[in-house]
Amino acid sequence: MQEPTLVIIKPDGLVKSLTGNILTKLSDSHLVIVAAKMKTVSRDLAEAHYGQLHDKPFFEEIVRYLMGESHTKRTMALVYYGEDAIQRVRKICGATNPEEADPATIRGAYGRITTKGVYENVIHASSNKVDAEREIKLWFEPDEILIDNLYPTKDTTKSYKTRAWV
Ligand code: IDP
Ligand code: MG
Repeated sequence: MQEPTLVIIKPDGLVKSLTGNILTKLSDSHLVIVAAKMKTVSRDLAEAHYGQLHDKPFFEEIVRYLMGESHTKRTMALVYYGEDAIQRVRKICGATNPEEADPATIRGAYGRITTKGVYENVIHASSNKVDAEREIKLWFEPDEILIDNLYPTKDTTKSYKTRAWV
């Protein structure tokens, strides 16, 4: 089944200049990139993104990790789309714990566990269809994704001050 999945190159992946290596490994999937952008993660976004892990002892650490408190305040967010995209991307990423991840996977090759015990595993990938939809809607607006009607939309008028090129 054709489906989207959210990928985030986390701040440690960016600060280690791993973007090219990570995207190359993901290219093996032959999935299509339908959205991509650089983003600084606010506390609100980080807490919403990891909302399901709210009760975990490492929640505050992973919120700060995604915000880039110890690396750089940059992340790269992408939506990959295609057949069985969620599982195929997860397989290329490897296990959550970088020490347990196959060394041929992204997390196995580039991840580490900090002295505080945080799994700095350089990449996020959605783990199921429900999470993918929730996460994509947190990170992207409908018009930033090159697929029409990926999820239902509504027309809305926004009135806020924004910047334009001079
Ligand atoms: P996932 O990223 O493989 O889907 P989740 O359970 O959703 O794993 O956890 C989100 C993130 O929280 C992980 O990618 C990792 O950075 C961190 N994390 C997960 N479990 C642990 C843990 O037991 N100790 C420290 N950090 C963890
Ligand atoms: Mg997860």
